[in-house]
Amino acid sequence: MNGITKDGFPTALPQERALLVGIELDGSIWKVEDSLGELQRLAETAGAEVMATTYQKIDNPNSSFLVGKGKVQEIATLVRNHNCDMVIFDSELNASQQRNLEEAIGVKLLDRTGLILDIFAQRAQTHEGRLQVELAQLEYRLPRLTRLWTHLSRQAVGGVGLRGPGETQLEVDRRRARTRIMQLKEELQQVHIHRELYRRRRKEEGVPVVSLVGYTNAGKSTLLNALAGTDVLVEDKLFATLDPTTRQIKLPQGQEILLTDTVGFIQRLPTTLVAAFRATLEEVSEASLLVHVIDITHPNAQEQAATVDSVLGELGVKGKPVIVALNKIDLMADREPEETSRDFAGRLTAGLDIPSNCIPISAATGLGVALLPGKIQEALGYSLVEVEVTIPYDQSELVDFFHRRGVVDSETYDESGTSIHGRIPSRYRARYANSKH
Ligand SMILES: Nc1nc2c(ncn2[C@@H]2O[C@H](COP(=O)(O)OP(=O)(O)OP(=O)(O)O)[C@@H](O)[C@H]2O)c(=O)[nH]1
Ligand SMILES: [Mg+2]
Repeated sequence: MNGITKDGFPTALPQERALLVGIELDGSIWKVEDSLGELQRLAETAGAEVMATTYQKIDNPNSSFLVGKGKVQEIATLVRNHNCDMVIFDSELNASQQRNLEEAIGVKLLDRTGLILDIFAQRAQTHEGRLQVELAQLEYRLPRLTRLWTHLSRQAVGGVGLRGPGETQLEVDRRRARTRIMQLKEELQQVHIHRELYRRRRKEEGVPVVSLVGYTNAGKSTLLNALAGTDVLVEDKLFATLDPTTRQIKLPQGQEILLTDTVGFIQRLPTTLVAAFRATLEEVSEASLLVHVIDITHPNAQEQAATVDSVLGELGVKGKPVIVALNKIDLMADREPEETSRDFAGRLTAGLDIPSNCIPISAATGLGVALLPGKIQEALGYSLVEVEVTIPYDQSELVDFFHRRGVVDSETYDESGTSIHGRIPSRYRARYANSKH
């Protein structure tokens, strides 16, 4: 039977029937059911139909199968009963566990990483995004290549200088993968050098970067569109955005900033993928300010916020100023948004390291969005403060700077220097501290 897309069109390929296996890990803030619910959405995003789910609490992971032997039997039975074509584990499996499970169960096996990679591969748009996904996929597949070639076929024909006598297809494939990995790393390095130059220039020009961060599907792209009047792809799907998009927007008092949309975070985000998405993550680590977008209506909003917080920690960007945008308040029409956000902020800050600088918004309807640039301006120290100074003639660069960054209301000259009465972003106030007031 063919699958049906949301719009009612049949998809070209028959939809694969999947069984999901949850893994309850000690010490995780996520309940196994919630994590499985998320895996189901990921599986559906990748185009599979979820037939059944099961889970196991793991105290001592089985080195061959991750789950216990009895569970493997149960999974095999479920696969037969539901006529599944594949099993998806909600956890990372190592190459040998994956192979053992595949042999024992007899159908294709994916882990969370493999599934997310599959979605990324479908979604990467830019040249760099595609290179990054290909690299991540090859690095993921390299240790798993064995299972495709269990027969270890001998090479029938030898390419000149490529294959030695008796070399197996497996070895050829591995070597090709390694060569391609090296090529991809070099290409990405070039892209990286380019961007570094661009970024340095941007820094010299002094335009601050504000990054939208948050869990996947929180509404980051919707918010970028609302603030910048753009039409970045918005979808009710996990990982709609893979490639960072940057737009210039004006703050209420006219200063310009760059606003960057980034790839969404997700729990159990594999470290290999974090590394592959260096571009996006560089944007985040370069930012002067983060706007953490939270889908406040999601039943796991708290777990999602905590996950984003810990990923930010892993990226080493804790300690940057953060504005928390509590999004989708239009869906909470029956509740008082002010009240809700205060409660929520209280709950968040009670156990977690998230600042209480919250703003309730609806990126979709625009409710509250107009207040955000003001908040950004304040948090960046961009609010203008009144200054009256006399700058000696040997420090004329301070006069130029005032003209570029502030608003000059009056300017007069006498023997002691240039006297300016005007307004300057509060962050630059200190530069004029030594001048005569
Ligand atoms: N009701 C409601 N829906 C919203 C709001 N903001 C975003 N959405 C919806 O939420 C879904 C996800 O929005 P996106 O903007 O694509 O989310 P994202 O954070 O960019 O997601 P990724 O790119 O996947 O990380 C879409 O279906 C949006 O229409 C909102 O304020 N209210
Ligand atoms: Mg997006």
